[in-house]
Amino acid sequence: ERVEGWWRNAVVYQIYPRSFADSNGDGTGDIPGIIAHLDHLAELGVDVIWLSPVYTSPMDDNGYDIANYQDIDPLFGTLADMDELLAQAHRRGIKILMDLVVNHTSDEHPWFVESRQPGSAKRDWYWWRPARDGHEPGTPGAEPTNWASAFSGPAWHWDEEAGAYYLHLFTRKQPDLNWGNREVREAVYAMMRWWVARGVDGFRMDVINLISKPTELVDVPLRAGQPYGDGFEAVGNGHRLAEFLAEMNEQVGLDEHHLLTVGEMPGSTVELARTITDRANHGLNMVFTFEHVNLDRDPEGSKFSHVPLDLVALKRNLEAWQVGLADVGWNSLYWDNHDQPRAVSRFGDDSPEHRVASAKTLASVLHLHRGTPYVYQGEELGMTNTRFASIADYRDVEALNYHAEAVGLGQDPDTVLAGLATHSRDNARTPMQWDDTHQAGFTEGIPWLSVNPNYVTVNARAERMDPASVFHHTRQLIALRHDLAAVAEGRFDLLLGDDPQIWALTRTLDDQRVLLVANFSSTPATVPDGSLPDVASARLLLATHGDRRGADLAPWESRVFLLG
Ligand code: TEU
Repeated sequence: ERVEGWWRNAVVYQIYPRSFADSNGDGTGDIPGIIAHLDHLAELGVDVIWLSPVYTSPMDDNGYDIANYQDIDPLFGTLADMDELLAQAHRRGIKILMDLVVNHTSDEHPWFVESRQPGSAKRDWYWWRPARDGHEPGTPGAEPTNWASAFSGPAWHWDEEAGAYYLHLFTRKQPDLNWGNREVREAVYAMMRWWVARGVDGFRMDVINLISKPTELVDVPLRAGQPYGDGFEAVGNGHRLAEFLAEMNEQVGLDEHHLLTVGEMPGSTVELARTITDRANHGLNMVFTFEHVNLDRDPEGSKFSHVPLDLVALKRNLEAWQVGLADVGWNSLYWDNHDQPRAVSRFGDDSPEHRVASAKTLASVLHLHRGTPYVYQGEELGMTNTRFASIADYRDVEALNYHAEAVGLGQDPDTVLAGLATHSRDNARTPMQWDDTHQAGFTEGIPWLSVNPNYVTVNARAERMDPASVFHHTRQLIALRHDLAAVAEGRFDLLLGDDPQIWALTRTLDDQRVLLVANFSSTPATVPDGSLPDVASARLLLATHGDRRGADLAPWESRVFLLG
């Protein structure tokens, strides 16, 4: 059933369960809610669902803090619901990936509870360290290293009961596991085998490039005025990463069972991605790069400091990954996920005038690259960033911690809120907009995070009925990947690479050649004379503005041709 490399022409749809569909009126999405909406995904034509975490969790980071890997949180349902979801998805020919969060556990996981006891047999399962020499434990500066947590403050927490500091690269409730310990690795592999036996089709691996940490933990350089520095830099992409992944592959049978594996790898270079995704190394099928989603952030500032996007840099970055993984390895392709603002608001134009065309053109550009595309829930509708009036509307621990820290340091609260408005993760987490009824059809109750008021016009029911919608455009792109080998496998060539408005490319396989030309801007553009292949006798496959073949492109107009 699962054949070698089956994911090479597949499209993955990410579900963030808490925000997808609520079946019981408690305001939080759940597994029965997903089952009730599987036909939406079947109509869209996706091959795979990536399910963000549904395991037992105190929900400090919305389930990315796991207290039991082998059960479902009651908020989302039961193991029986999960089995039903697997069965119902499989019946529709849709596979399911679990989110594997094993760089860290919850501090409420029994492993950590046990590890915390001085003298425990599991002491070495986490990163326990004494205070810095000559410092009083628990005071600022006494941390074993000067690393920051990704969610503000230091990456170390003094634990009275344990009489030591523990490492947490994310929140205090997400202690990092010690992958250098063989028992840790074996416990993780056993858990993965249990899910494979239950019928899952693969894993999306959370921050998997952080698992190989150096044994010698050393300080990182600090930016002026900052007490803590980048911990990812100190521990990311460590020297045993490929070894651990090959061991996991072998012990779980990842390749053997033809499972889809995708590693989230912040800070990964294309060279590292090539090593990890080279089939000969038995690592992962593909990784998520962060390079393209960092281009509109100030590298010297916080992740909430916005800089205007340089389109040429974006095109060239994707090109570098296309070229770098052309012969060895494989790409994943994404604009959106639960950690990123909405792409149509960020890279497109979410004004009423341009929202639909820009969402379609963003989709066309992404889906015409080579690799496995990931569609994040609501992206197929052109869902936009939301607008919150105050910090009280936010729910994400990252946003709340950042706001408290920045305002505490005396930054202007309006500037802090403006940063959250463009880059907060809650933008992606507002409830899925199913229809124009109460709470967008997401819940009968009060949603855990407010519905975006534009649900009245932007919703799944309206778009399924409208052949000119973003939904049907995305559906056609997915079908193109299934039907045209050149779209799945063809060689990638960027055209007009330095043009600041036009995104053009070809995909070539034997005599099949596909051309995409897109105006990636809100102003008209003109294709320079003779710069693109002639389309007079080409077949138009998909377009935002009908069958137009001249040099003039309307704002956000895009055209996909099969060249004659
Ligand atoms: O994200 C890891 C990660 O490095 C970023 O996406 C991070 O969330 C963001 O840049 C913070 O600014 C993964 C998950 O996708 C995320 O939801 C979790 O919060 C995080 O790991 C911890 O498990």
